[in-house]
Amino acid sequence: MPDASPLFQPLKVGDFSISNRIAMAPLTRNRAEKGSDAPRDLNVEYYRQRASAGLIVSEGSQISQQGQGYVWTPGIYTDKQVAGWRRITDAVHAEGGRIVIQIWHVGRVSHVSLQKDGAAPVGPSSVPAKTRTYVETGFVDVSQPRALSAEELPGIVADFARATRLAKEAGFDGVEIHGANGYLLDQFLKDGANQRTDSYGGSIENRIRLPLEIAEACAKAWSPGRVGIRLSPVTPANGISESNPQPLFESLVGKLSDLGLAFVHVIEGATGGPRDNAPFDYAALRQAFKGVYIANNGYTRDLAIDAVASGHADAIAFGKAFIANPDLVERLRQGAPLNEWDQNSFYGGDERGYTDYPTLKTAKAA
Ligand code: 8OZ
Repeated sequence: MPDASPLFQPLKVGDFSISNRIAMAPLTRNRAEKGSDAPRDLNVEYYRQRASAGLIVSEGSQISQQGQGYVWTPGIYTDKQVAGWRRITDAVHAEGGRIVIQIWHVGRVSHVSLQKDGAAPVGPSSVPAKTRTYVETGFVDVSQPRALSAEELPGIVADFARATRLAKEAGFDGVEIHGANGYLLDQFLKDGANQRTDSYGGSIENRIRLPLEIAEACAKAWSPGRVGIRLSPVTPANGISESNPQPLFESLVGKLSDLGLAFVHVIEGATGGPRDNAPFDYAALRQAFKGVYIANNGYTRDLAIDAVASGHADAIAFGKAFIANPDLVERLRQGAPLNEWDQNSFYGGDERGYTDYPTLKTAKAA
C-alpha cells in the first residue's frame, strides 16, 4: 500500500513545487571531468537515476577556483561547466524531478595545489582548520589560510551571484547556498574560525553579515523564491566550533526569512554523526523562518514520517541512503528494504558505487 503520510505529499518551495517531501542531500562524489571540473555523462546518469526525489540538492559546486577544496568536484563558473549541468537538469526534468545546485566556497578548507598559481586558501582569519582534504595524490592536511581583506569580500559575494545566474542559465530550479560544515560561510559565522576585528567579526550582527550579503545577492540575481541555504549550527565538521550557536543561528535565520528565501536546510547535530552531539533548539529556527524548513541527518523512515507529520519539518533530506538507493522514495513509500552503501566508493572513481546500485525494479528483474 502506498503510504499516505504527508512525507509523500507535494510541497510548494518558494517559486516552484516538489512532488514529495523527500530531498536528496548534497553529496560530494568527486567524479567531475578531470581538468575542466565539468559534469560529464556519468554524472548525468547518476542524477537521472535519482530524479524521483522530491528535490535533488546537487553536490557542492565551487563558485570559483578559489572556492574549491577537493579534487574533481564540479564547478559552476565556466561555460563548459554550465553546459554539463544543463544536461543534468534536462535529464532530471525529463523524469519529472526538481533540482537545485549547491553553490560552494570552501574558504580555508583547501590546499595550495587546488588554488590558482599555488596561492594560499582564504578565510575570515589566518586560523588553519584542523582537518584534511584530498587532492590528486591522496589525503593531505589543509594549507595555512590567508585572511580575506574587507575589500575582497564584494568579489566573493559577486561570485555567488554569478553562480546563481549561471544556475538559472543551466536550467536549475534554484540554488542552495552552502552555509554549513565548516566552509567559508560557516567560518565567518562561528567564533572558532572568525577572529576579525572589522565589521565582519565579533558581534553576532557582524558575523552574520557576509552570509546575509551573499543570500541577498543571490536572491537579487534570480528571485528569493529560488534561493535556499544549508546550515549546521552545532556540527564540528572540518574543525569548526562556536561558543554560543543558539542566538547566532536564530538571528541569522530570522534575517534570511525577512529576505524571503525559499528554504533553510538544517543539519541537526554532527554532520554524518550523532544527531544530539550538542543541545540545540531546532524548533526555534523553524519558528524564525517563514519559508520551507528541510531537516537532515540520520533520519530513518519512521523519524522522517513523524517529523513531517508533527510539523517539526516540511521536508526531510537523506544523504547516504540516496547514494545506495536511487529509488529511495519508492522504497520508503513501500517500507521496502534499503541497499547498504559502500563507503569506499563515495569519493572519486568510476561507475562502481555510483550508478550501479539496483532499484527494486532492476533487482527483481535480475
Ligand atoms: C565530504 C567530503 C567532501 C566534502 C560537506 C561538501 O561536508 C562536503 C563534503 C563532504 O558539506
